[in-house]
Amino acid sequence: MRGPWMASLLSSALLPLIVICSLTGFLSHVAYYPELGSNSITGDSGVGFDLYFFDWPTTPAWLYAFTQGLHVISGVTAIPILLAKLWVVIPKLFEWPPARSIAHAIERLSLLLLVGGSLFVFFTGIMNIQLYAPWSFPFVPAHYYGAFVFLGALAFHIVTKLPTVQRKLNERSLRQVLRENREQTEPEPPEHETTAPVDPVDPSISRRGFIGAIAASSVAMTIIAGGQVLGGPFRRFAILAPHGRDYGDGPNDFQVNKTAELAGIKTPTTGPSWRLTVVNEQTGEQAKLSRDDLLAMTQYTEDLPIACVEGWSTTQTWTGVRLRDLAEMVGAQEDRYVQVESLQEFGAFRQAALAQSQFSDDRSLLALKVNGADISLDHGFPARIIVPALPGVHNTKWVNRMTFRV
Ligand SMILES: Nc1nc2c(c(=O)[nH]1)N[C@H]1C(S)=C(S)[C@@H](COP(=O)(O)O)O[C@H]1N2
Ligand SMILES: [Mo]
Repeated sequence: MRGPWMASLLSSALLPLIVICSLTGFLSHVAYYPELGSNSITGDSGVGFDLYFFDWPTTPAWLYAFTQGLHVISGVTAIPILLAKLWVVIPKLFEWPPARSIAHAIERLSLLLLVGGSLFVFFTGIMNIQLYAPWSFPFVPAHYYGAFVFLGALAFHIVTKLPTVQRKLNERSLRQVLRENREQTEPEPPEHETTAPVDPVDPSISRRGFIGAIAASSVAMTIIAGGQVLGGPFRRFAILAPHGRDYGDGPNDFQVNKTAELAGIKTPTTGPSWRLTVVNEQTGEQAKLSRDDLLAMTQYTEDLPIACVEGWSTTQTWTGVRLRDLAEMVGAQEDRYVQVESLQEFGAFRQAALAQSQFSDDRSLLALKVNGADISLDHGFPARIIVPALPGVHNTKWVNRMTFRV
C-alpha cells in the first residue's frame, strides 16, 4: 500500500478538509474576539497574529453553529485519512543518513513541523471537544498558534510536492485501482526518495480495500460528529458526545456545558437577594435590578441557538429583556462593548465581552426563561445572556454585572 501514488491520493483527499477546517477555525477565533474587553480565554492576546478585522456578525443566527459545525466535522472526518497518510510515509522517518545536504535537512525540518504540527492541532482539538485536557497550557492560543506552524509547513510541503502529486495521479487512475482485487494489486515501482518498497512482499489487501476502509472510517466519523451538530433525532448518532445523547424533553432538558455545581455557584447567591448591576463606566450611572424588576420590563421571546466550540448546538426559545434596553437604562447605547460578569468566581468563562453591534441587536437577550419555564440553575438562573450567532462561550450564565465601556 505504500508509495507515492497512495500518498498523493490521500493528500488530495485531505487537502479540501484541511482548507475547510482552517478557514472555519480562524473564523472561530474571530468570533471569540479575545481582544475585546475581557474575553480572556486566549490568555494574553495581541501577540502579532490576531485577525480581528471585523466584529462577528449576529445574522444569520445560526452562523456560528454552521461554521463551528463545519470545523469540527471536517477536522474529525480528516483523522482516518491523516493517520493513513502518516502510515504510508512513515518509512521516511527512518531515512539514513538523516541529512544528505542542506536542502535535504531543510526539507526534513519542515516535515517535522508538518507532522508534529498536524498531530498537535488534531490531538488538542479532539481532546478539547472531549472535555479532556491533560495538560497545563491554555487550549485556545496553543491550538491557534499550532495551526500557523502546521499550515506554514503544509504550504511549503504543497509547493515542493505538487509536481510529484500531479505526475503520480496521472500515471494511475483511481477508477482503474478501484477495479483491481488483491491478486491484481501490483506494488508501486521503487523510485528514488519515495516510500515504494524496493523488495515488496505479496499484498495482504487490495488498494481498493485499503481506500475503502479509510473512506468508511471517515464517513463514520462524519456521522458521529454531524450528530452533535445537527442535533434533534441525529443526536443519537453522536456516540462520542461528552455531554450525552439524550436529555428527555422538559423545558430545560438540553445540554449543559458546565453545571452550577462545577462552576461553584452557591444557591443563596441566586435567591431573592440576587441583583443585577448595570453600569455605565464613563458616566458612573448605575442600576440595580432584582429578578422581579427584570420581569416587570418588556419581555421578548426569540428562538436562538447555543453553539458551543465543541461543535454541538441546540436551538431553544428564550424569553427575557433586551440587552439594548439595559444599555439604554444607563445611557450606554453607543458604548464600544459591554463586559458581562457572572456569580462564578473562578474559570475563564466567568465573563465575556460583547461588541456594540452584538448587544444592540434586537434579538440579544438577558434571558430569564426558556421554553416557557424559568431557566434552570444549570442553564444560568437567575439570568443568562443569549446573543444570535455568537459562540456559546459568550452566552454567560448566572450574570450579575454588566459594565458598558467606551
Ligand atoms: N458563567 C458561565 N457562563 C457560561 C459558561 C461557564 O462555564 N460559566 N459556559 C459557556 C459555554 S462554553 C457554553 S457552550 C454555554 C452553554 O450553555 P448551557 O450550559 O446552558 O447549554 O454557556 C456558556 N456560559
Ligand atoms: Mo462552549
